[in-house]
Amino acid sequence: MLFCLITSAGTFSAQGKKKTSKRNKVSVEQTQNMLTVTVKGVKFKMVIVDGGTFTMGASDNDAEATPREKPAHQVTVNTFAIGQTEVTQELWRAVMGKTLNEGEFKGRKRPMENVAYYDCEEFIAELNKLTGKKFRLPTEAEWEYAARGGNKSKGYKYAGGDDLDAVAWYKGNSDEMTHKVAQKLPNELGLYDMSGNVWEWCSDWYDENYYSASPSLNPEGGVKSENRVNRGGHWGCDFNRLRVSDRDGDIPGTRCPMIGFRLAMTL
Ligand SMILES: [Ca+2]
Repeated sequence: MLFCLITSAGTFSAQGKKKTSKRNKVSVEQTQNMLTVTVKGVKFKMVIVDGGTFTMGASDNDAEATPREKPAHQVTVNTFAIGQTEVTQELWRAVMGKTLNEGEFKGRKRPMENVAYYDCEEFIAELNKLTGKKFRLPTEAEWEYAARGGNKSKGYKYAGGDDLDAVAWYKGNSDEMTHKVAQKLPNELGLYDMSGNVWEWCSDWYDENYYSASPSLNPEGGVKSENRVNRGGHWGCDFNRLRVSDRDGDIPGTRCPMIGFRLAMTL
């Protein structure tokens, strides 16, 4: 049976992975709507999300919503970039090396999981060294805005549509495992697996009462607490956890095969 491990900060290092050569060339190319990043032969894309104002959280009419998703409130986020997919195992290995933690469910194109929040911080620090850029985790507000389709939102219940099987891996169709990223339909912004596959760490400290007092412009989470936010539900979740407003938190040292992450960047 799969279970989660709780770890301390800073248990991983990236020894011997700091040097680059021509063969290990790194590039970042930007077009109007996309960043294309190549790291040691592994290419990934970041979608540029135009900022805007949206209704974050769940309304009182949503019978599946929990109190932590309320009240629904207006939030404005600035333009940012977010990963088209969850961070894959091949990207993790390109950045951090083969000797480090690998996912429970092995596969180059599968999402990286079994990564604590602290592991993600180390990965991002190493990626930033390699690229000279400032990748980071998304805030919870950015995550939800992007999951809802940003300013192209059609108001779907799940990221990408109301037909959950068409857009997400979850308890009802996953066969109790992760799947290669980008196999289901994308959402309005071209983002894959925002609902399902793996839960995604966000940068915020988790506060179940945060919405009643959060700022309206670029909220960054509650005060320091026990947990960091994760969003989107995962391969083992029931349907109601895949909704775009669903939210939860875990101890940042948690490593388990249900939790991975997605990159973001301020533009
Ligand atoms: Ca996901």
